[in-house]
Amino acid sequence: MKTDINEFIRNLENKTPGEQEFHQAVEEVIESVWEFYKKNPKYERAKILERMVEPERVIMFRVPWVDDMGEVHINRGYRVEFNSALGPYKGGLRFHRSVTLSILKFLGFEQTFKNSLTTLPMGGGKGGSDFSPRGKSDGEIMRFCQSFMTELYRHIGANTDVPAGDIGVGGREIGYLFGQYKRLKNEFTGVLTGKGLAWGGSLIRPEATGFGSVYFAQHMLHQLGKKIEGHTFSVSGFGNVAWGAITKINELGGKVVTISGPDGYIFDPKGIKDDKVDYLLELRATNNDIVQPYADEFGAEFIEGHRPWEVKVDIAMPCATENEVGLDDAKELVKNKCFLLAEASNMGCTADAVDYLSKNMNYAPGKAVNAGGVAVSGLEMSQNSMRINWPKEEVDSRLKHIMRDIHHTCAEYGKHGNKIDYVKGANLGGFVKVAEAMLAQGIV
Ligand code: 2IT
Repeated sequence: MKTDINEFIRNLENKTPGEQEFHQAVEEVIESVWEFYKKNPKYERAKILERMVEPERVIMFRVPWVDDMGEVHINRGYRVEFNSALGPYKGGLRFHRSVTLSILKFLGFEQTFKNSLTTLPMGGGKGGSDFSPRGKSDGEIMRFCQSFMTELYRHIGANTDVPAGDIGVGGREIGYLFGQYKRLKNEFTGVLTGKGLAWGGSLIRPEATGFGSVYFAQHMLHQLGKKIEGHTFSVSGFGNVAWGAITKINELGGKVVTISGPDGYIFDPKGIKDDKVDYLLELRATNNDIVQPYADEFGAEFIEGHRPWEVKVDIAMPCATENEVGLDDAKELVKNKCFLLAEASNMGCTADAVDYLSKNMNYAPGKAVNAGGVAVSGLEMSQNSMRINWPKEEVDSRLKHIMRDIHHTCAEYGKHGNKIDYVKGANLGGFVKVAEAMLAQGIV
């Protein structure tokens, strides 16, 4: 089996040289589904896996814009339309200096399985730019967004491809992108999600990724006869996902003692709660991408240049970016008796860390844990189609049900004795639905 998998990955590497993150994401899925794939020759005959790793379409374009001093800048824009077997392409836009085609391909590939797990009719896609909003003025961000959409608008649509936010793309950016789309198309449609409440957005969308991740962790804990209450958490990042997760953990009686940024991490043993949680939004709004000011504001400890995984906690929730937990971090967590890691970021752990964590604690991958974000995007699409707005309770209740269903799917496909292999469960559970739809739709 390993030789076959290796050959598949070698072929992929030859075809897509240098796309390391993409290869990492594919390898994890292939390992989970290979046995099932081989047992069902109908998939192999239709070359389902070979088709799944080839995006249906990749759009790359020049994004020129002018800064406040009159200087011209050129960034690169992307949209990877990965798989539309289950619905319109759906997935976020990431604006960050680290964005490459490989990163967006890994995210678009993962998104396909994540969206399948949500039970909603959404295909997978991802896009973005190597533009970083960090340190830019509002006017610069608006001009960049307008230039980006001036090319992207011809490739997307409410029934074709529906982008949303991701790192570096929040309510402000979605607003500028939506305004330019509407102006170019002369059409007010649900072409983006994460919109403002007054113009088609959904309640709970900003909170959804974080809330959903904690609901998923609740189900994992339930399996172990435990609760959120009374447990100590480490969280990384200090953006939208971290904020939502921390809010919900506090509400359920847990205590969060860390957040982090590119500059280091904060250790606050008294707990990040009350006005400290609101402060996260202020910190984010400064656009500086550093977490250190929290330490000055609240007298907590700032550990420069380190990650929060060295702190002794019961539960870890990475909420920042890919590969933010390496093998050494994983070993440190296990050594410190951390017993559960729920990945709220996308591919938050390196492959060797996933391997180690799966064997030594309860680990669940991002595509299951963080699917609540895109799920509420799907609910935003439904509300836009019906031209209605659901109350908060309705959206939250649907989100809870979806997270319960995703956990159920993981348990069904990842059953391993009396334990759950969440990696296999999420990958295989997500795969089967996409594969069946692809089979039904012929060789396209
Ligand atoms: O990674 C993700 O699932 C997102 N950034 C959200 C995508 C969406 O379409 O809401």
